[in-house]
Amino acid sequence: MAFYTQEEQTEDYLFKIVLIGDSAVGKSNLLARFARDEFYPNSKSTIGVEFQTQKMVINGKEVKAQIWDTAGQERFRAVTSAYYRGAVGALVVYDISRRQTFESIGRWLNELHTHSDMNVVTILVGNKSDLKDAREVKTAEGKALAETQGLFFIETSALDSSNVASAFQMVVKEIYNILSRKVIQSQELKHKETGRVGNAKTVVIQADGDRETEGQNKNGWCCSS
Ligand SMILES: Nc1nc2c(ncn2[C@@H]2O[C@H](COP(=O)(O)OP(=O)(O)OP(=O)(O)O)[C@@H](O)[C@H]2O)c(=O)[nH]1
Ligand SMILES: [Mg+2]
Repeated sequence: MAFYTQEEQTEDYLFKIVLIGDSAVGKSNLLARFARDEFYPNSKSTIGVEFQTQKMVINGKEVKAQIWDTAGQERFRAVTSAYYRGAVGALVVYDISRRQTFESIGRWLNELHTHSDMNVVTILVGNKSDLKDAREVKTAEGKALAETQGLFFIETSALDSSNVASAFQMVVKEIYNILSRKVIQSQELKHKETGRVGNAKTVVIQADGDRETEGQNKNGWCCSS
């Protein structure tokens, strides 16, 4: 997917974001709540891969988040490398009422970093914050883990909607900020190389891992002109 500077007037920002975490932590319901404002009290395990594209406005610009969802359980999962390819953001989800799902986070981060770049914008999400009486993981524990791993952190409830939009927005906003800095840096570099100021050539940034694109790096972040 291509990203253009103002000269093109056809900005088209599309970010691939993956949802990961143990089975039944609420990944599919977080996506259903965010994309369609729906909640399924008795949802079944996801089989294979699903994705939804959601338009969002960041710094006054329209961007699209393509959010991918798969099963937490190995036997229902699609080919792992294809799932992660080209991802620039990740929500790593656990269930605050099941400590086991929190203890799996290290494994999910390992998998994420094996199949994508270390620079993927990642947020640790403690879901089901509505289950106050059943809480097994304290907010402070989630925060501490996020800090040591260099992740954003938020607690959400797909059931009562709290913080669901914020979780996705935090990731998309950070990706957008990184991308904006890269575009500016590329323009500055071009100006230096050509000695031109103003009337810059279009800068295109690729962030689509689903197509092999010339000049694309492992993470799908790439610049060309
Ligand atoms: N109380 C509460 N229940 C939730 C919440 N989010 C999801 N659930 C319930 O938790 C169960 C599992 O939710 P899913 O969204 O299917 O979980 P998943 O992570 O997609 O599971 P897999 O597809 O198997 O990996 C369902 O019964 C949901 O209704 C939440 O925020 N609060
Ligand atoms: Mg699911």
